Amino acid sequence: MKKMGIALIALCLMMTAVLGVASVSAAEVMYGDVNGDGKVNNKDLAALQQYLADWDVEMDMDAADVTHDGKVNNKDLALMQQYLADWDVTLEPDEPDIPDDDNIYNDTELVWP
Ligand SMILES: [Ca+2]
Repeated sequence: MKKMGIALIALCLMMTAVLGVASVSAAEVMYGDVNGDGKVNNKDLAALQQYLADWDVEMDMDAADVTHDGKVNNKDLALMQQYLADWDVTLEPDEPDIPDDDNIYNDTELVWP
């Protein structure tokens, strides 16, 4: 009986650890909000332009990488300009590929070779 109790406690601790890890999500990044004021506008564009011109500007590098390629460069600037000019572009990354309950990724069944 004592062993059963210990096993139950161990199981509870394991579940807590698993659920705890699962509930930790990535910090929310507002893509395009380069200066971190909660808005995406020409001030962010200006900050990005200054950064690319080697000015000493403080900016959120994660938010500035709107092309999500791990670099902050003229491609991000171009996308920001298009976004602010109301082109049909998005600054957010594509939806992550999360399987549903049946292990279906974006309506494509996962098939192991
Ligand atoms: Ca901003």
